[in-house]
This record gives sequence, structure tokens and C-alpha cells, in this order.
Amino acid sequence: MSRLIVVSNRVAVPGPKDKASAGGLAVAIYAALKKYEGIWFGWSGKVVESVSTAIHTEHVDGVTIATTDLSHEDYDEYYNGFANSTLWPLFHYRIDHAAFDRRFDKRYYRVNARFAYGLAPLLEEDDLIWVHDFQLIACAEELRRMGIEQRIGFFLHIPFPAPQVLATLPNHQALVRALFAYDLIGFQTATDLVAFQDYVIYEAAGSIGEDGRLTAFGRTICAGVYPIGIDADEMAEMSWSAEAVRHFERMTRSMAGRKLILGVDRLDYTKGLPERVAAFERFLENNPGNRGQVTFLQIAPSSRGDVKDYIEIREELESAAGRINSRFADVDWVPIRYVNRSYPRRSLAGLYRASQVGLVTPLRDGMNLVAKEFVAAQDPEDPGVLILSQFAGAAEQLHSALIVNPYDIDNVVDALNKALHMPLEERTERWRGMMATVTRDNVSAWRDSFVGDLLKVPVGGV
Ligand code: GDG
Repeated sequence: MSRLIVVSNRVAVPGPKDKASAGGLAVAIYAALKKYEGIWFGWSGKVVESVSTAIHTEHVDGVTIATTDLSHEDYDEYYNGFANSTLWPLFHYRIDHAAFDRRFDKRYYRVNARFAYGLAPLLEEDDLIWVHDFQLIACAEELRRMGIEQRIGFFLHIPFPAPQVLATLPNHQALVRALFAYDLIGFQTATDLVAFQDYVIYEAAGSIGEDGRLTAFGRTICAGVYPIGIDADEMAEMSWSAEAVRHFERMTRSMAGRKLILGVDRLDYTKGLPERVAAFERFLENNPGNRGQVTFLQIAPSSRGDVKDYIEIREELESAAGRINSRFADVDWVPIRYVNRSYPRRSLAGLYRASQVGLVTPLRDGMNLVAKEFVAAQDPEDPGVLILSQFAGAAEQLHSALIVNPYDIDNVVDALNKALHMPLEERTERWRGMMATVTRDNVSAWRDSFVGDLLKVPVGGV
């Protein structure tokens, strides 16, 4: 049996006791690594004065954890720079937020090369290599330069942009050429796959074969759709755990019979938070009878707090929430509870279940796991309603959510009205459809189908 080698920017090893605090993705990847006796390779999370080529290794449960550090320049120009300030906004269709700086892409390719140099000596002939996400697109190209011929797969967790959007990136061809060093590329949705195929045909003068394989830059590769899932059974179970029940009861008590609308997102400008708050404001304006009856709880832990755009979005949200609260609040009711901190997963599970509406309205999102977690944590006897952006990858799977255009504030207001008054029978029917999907297409199914296909794809390009 081949070993599995996972390469990702961050390595998140779930400890034996804190499974509940690690994300489902980390747990699923770790389970596969245990099965295949593999290696998880990535950044240690440390930023040091001067980086050596040394790789730190440790062995946990038959899995080898191999990490490398970043220098301050790497952190600024590769991680905060090209990854978070260039590729992240661009791939989410936010050219207005994208920073183009030659130091950034130079450093990006250099750090990707350093990852490849660190990894290559650890590889064995039959290994199966699986690289994750936009921070490490150029990793396989560097491995190929070093003569590595094993199968290498790549999964993009975020959207792939339309060709004309990607074309705004200086040297965009170099990035897509780097993708052609893989044998299999996985996307979250059919929309992303089509955007990639369009780029290959219209920008790279490539072609699609009858078997669906793509040819460009002198190589032929496979690309497919692999929508990521969650551990739905675990989330459902977690929503009845003692900690979840405590949070459910705490929340229900404090709501005193009012209805709860819940949003849970990393604080990020792609998540559509100002638009969401504006929709709730208009909902209160248009429906005076609902004032005092409904509360919107937005949990938004900070992320990437040292990037300027993230500091700005935080300030924008704080001021919008403050303004709406001072406009509508009463002595015994505050319309928006905005919480800028993170909660343990079990507490989140209880909050999901205490909500009548899950409001998930990103402007663009690869998948959005919160949508799936909300569904999995509902009480089957009295489920809440999911309002979901058409621009979240999850909308291609969760058809019985109330699908909205997050840019159209009135559309979101209408959905809020519909959700808050939806009869139990319709709620249950919609929920059952979504629950069947998140249970069937769970994170293990996602992982196994990608790894299964990677084992089968032809190797070695043309
Ligand atoms: C990227 C892509 C794609 C949130 N707040 C807390 C907390 N969370 C957890 C959620 C969920 C995860 O973080 C967020 O996942 P999303 O999928 O919603 O979004 P990204 O972080 O942007 O993830 C995305 C994903 O990769 C996987 O491929 O779906 O499109 O952008 O699991 O529950 N967790 C805890 N406390 C919080 O306060 N413990």
C-alpha cells in the first residue's frame, strides 16, 4: 500500500483529548494519514529570525509530522503577502482588495521551493502526495524539477476565479503552469472546474480531451469536482453533548421566547458581513412588528489580524452593529449581538441548535462548512432554516436551503421573513433533504474519493 503524504500550509494535529477543538478537516486528514502511515508536512507556525533548511520531525500514532519554520520576510511576503493579500482576494473575485507586489510572488515561489526541498528527501517511490490549497500551488512544479515522479494531487479549498479575473494577476500563466505539474486537481464545485477549463482553453491555448483530461504547457492532467464535507454524525452527536446543551440552554434562556438568527464566520471581507448586517437593519425597518421579537447573533472571531483589510472590516462591522443597536434597542432587547471571539466546537454546536435561522451569506466562498454544520446540529423534531448565499460552494449541494443573492439586500430580507414564519412541516422537509446530503457527502467520502482517484489517474503528463 502506498503511503499518503499530505502537504499543507498549516499542520493541525488533533491531540487525543481535544478532538472536539480541531476542525473536521484536520481530523479527517489525520485519520487517513494514520491508515496509510503517512507524513503531514507543513509550516510549524513559528516565525524565526533566520530560517535553516532543517525539518523538525515527530512521530505520533504512526504518523510523521514534519515541519519547517518561516522567516519574518517569508511571513510578510509569502503568507500575509502573496497568499493572503494577492491570491485570496483575487480568487474570491475581489480585485479591489488584491495587492500586486513583485516581492510577494518572488517570495511565494521561493517558499514553495523550500517546502519541496524539505519534503523530497522524505519521499519513497510509491508515495502518494496530496498538496492543499492556494498557499502551495507551486510545490509540485518544484518537486518535478527535483525529479520527483510520484503521483501528486492538489485540492483547492477556495474558489477558482473566472479567467478574466485571474488575468489581472501579473504572471498568471506561471501560476497555472505550476498547476499543470500535478496529476489530479480537485475543485469544490462544477463552477470552479469550468472556470479552470475556460482558462486552459482561452488563456493557455490548451485543450480538453474526450476523456475530460486537460492538456496545456506540455502536460496532460486530470481535474474534477470534490465538494468537501463535514463529519455530520459527529456534529449531530456533539449538539447533544453536555457543553452544547449548556450553551443551548444559556442561549434559549437569554432569548426569553424571541427568535434567534445566527451567523458564524471568520472575520473576513469575503463572508459578506456588512451586507448581512445591512439586511438585518432593513428587516427591522420594514417589519416594525418584529422589533423586540428577533435577535441576530453574529460570532466572528478575528483572523489574519495583521493584514490591513482585516483591521478595516472589523472596524466597519463594529460601527454598523453599534449604529443599528443604538437605533433600535430597547431597555430589554438588543437587536444585534456581535461577538468578536471564538468558541469551542461543542459550544458552537449548541448555539447552532438554539437558532431558528442560520444566516450564511458570503459574497464568495469555496464551500462554507458552517452551512453544513448548522444543518447537522439541528433538532430533527424542530429544525431551523438555512439561508444560504448562491455564491457559496455549498449552494450547489444544499438545494433546499433558502438560496439568496447576498448583494441583493431585499432578497435577504424576504428570505428572513420567510424563514422566521416557515411552518414546521416545510422546515422539516427542507432539513431532511439537506441532512441526507451532508451525511452522505461527508468529509470521509470527500477524502476517500479524492485519494481513490489520485491512485487511479495516469502519471507523468503527456
Ligand atoms: C476555507 C474556505 C471551505 C468558525 N468560528 C469558530 C469556528 N469556526 C469554524 C467553523 C468551520 C470553520 O471554522 C470555517 O470553515 P468555512 O468553510 O466556513 O470557511 P474558511 O475558514 O474560510 O475555510 C471554505 C473550507 O476552507 C474547507 O475547504 O469550505 O470555503 O474558505 O468549521 O465551525 N470554530 C470554533 N470556534 C469558532 O468560534 N471552534
